[in-house]
Amino acid sequence: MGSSSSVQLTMLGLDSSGKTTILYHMKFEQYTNATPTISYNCETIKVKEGSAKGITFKIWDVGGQDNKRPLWNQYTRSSDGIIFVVDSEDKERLEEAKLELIRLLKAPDNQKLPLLVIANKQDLQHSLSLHEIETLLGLRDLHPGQMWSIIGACAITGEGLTEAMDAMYDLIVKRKSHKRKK
Ligand code: G3D
Ligand code: MG
Repeated sequence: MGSSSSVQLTMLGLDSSGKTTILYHMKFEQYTNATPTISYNCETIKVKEGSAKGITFKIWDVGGQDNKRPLWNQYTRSSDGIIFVVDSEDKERLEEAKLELIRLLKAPDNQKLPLLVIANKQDLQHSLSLHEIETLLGLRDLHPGQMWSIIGACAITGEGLTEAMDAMYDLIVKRKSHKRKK
């Protein structure tokens, strides 16, 4: 962490999982219709509530189309944490999401970063539960040193996004105190 009151995050995930909608809901506290992201969006967000209150998050939202995925590591390199967004209703593409997540976490530098999975689109009727998503993504089989957490959300209403910021911040603080003990 550069300064203790500011953290840099990279938000990744397949295209159409809702990353840009999440980013703009966090920024403007309302639903904004996002157009597909060509390269990236970046916003600085000062958290107003929860355990991360007063902390500034600089969030990079990186395009998730398959030709953009090789670029993901360029963004994570200077990050304090990774947010990985999945569409909770798109069971078919969860397998693809899992493969991308595994590929991402193959890089030893990324294994050191706390990972927050946002199970987005929990408002949809056939959305999978957090437990099912945890299983389908293989989160319990990740590298033992990998710190992770999963939070359900709906980027349209903003439900779950404060909890998501809290969970991400808690992981970052925890990791920092682990490092200090070494
Ligand atoms: P991306 O940035 O990950 O590619 P976007 O995804 O933010 O562009 O969102 C893709 C589509 O999913 C958008 O719909 C957006 O409105 C919708 N979406 C995002 N979050 C949610 C959610 O929580 N619930 C529901 N029901 N839809 C969501 P369009 O129609 O513009 O493609
Ligand atoms: Mg986008």
